[in-house]
Amino acid sequence: MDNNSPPLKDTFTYTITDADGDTSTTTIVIDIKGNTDYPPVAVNDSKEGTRDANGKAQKVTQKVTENDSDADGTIDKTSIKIVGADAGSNGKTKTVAGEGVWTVDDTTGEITFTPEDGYTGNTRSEIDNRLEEDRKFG
Ligand SMILES: [Ca+2]
Ligand SMILES: [Ca+2]
Repeated sequence: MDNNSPPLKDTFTYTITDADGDTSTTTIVIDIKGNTDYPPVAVNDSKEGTRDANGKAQKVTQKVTENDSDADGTIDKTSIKIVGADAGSNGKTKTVAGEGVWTVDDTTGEITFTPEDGYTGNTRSEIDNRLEEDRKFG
């Protein structure tokens, strides 16, 4: 959604005249500020996981919006969606065969990788996520 509009500035001159014909002229400047809405900026994240004593990879959670920003607003953490997510998950779950499942917390926006049982490797999945700003007007 694009909500940009440039600033407007206009100048009017008007004249007043009294009952006996004397006049005075002055100027009005109308200055309307522009409404610039910059999109949020998502920055890549990475995090190392751990293994238990049996070598099983443990669940890893990352606060993916901590290094993201929006120059003129705040990030709507509920808007985070995984690109290429499982059908029907509304962008909140992605299953990687042989590795595990990525999920988005709908409130905090954190993304968690849960290794499947028996998975002991490192995930090499690159999860692209999409986010939006929390729009506040007025
Ligand atoms: Ca913005
Ligand atoms: Ca990030």
